Amino acid sequence: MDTRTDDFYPTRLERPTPSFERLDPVVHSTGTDRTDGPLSETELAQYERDGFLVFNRFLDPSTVRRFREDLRAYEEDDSILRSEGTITEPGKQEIRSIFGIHELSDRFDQLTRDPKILAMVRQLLGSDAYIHQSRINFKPGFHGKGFDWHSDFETWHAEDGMPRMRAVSFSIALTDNTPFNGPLMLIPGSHKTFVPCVGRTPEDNYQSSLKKQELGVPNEQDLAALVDRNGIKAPTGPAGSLIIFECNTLHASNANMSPWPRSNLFFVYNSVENQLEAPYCGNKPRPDFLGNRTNTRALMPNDSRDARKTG
Ligand code: 6CS
Ligand code: FE
Repeated sequence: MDTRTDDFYPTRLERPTPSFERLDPVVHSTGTDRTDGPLSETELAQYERDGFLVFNRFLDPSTVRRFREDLRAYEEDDSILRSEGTITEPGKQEIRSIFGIHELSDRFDQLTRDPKILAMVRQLLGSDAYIHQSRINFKPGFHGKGFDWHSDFETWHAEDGMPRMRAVSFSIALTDNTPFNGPLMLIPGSHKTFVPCVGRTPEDNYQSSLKKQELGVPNEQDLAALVDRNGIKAPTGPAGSLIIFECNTLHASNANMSPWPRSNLFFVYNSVENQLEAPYCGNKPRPDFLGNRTNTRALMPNDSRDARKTG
């Protein structure tokens, strides 16, 4: 398959291809878009260097408790359990992920437009933004399987047609993230390198990849080289903690061998100037709950009521 002229990040190729330096800035904002926001210049520089930031007390415990009550309700709700956006653990009944969570729940929808979150998004993306994808990864105790090493951007470029690296994930811990229940692992600095992956993408790949990802996993040599250079970080923290990570930062997580669930909420913000094209792998677009193409208007901050204190 010939590479498209607008494909700056060819991947899912027939043979191993060398990694190369990303072509996009990490922090896209300049001027007052960069300086007038909650992230300090030190934090912006750290995000530029590492590809992620960690804040341990972003949501207050009472707010997190309300979100967690919603999760319990979803686990009992047959219509949600049957929906296409709900993924169960391989060979199990336990929920692995629920996609499109901000369209299921007003509480989650409100949080996507929290003024502080949107102000940080503007500093990082340098523009207005919309939700490309939202999900909760439940990672239940004992049965929550891991997620193999990958760059989200590599998948969103190949399978959703995301043209450039101008998207960011906000991951909020809804349960404590400990060293024992499969916390998110990230390779600092890996966001600066694009690692093309081998393998043609089958149609409807998402129907298996969301349970266990086979394609878009960098080879061990490339992974080892990046880890040798920068190590691995596994931020832990109480429920309510926030990890902001750049769309191309390599991340993974281990299976949960503890009794304690590791349930994290993910909001993915994409710049309104980076709207999805046709998927670069050549397949038909994935469903909207994975790569949103229909509701791409710029998100406006909530009114003065602070979404993080939703009643
Ligand atoms: O395919 C996707 O969009 C999903 N897959 C992974 C492993 N991370 C990003 C996203 O949730
Ligand atoms: Fe991911």
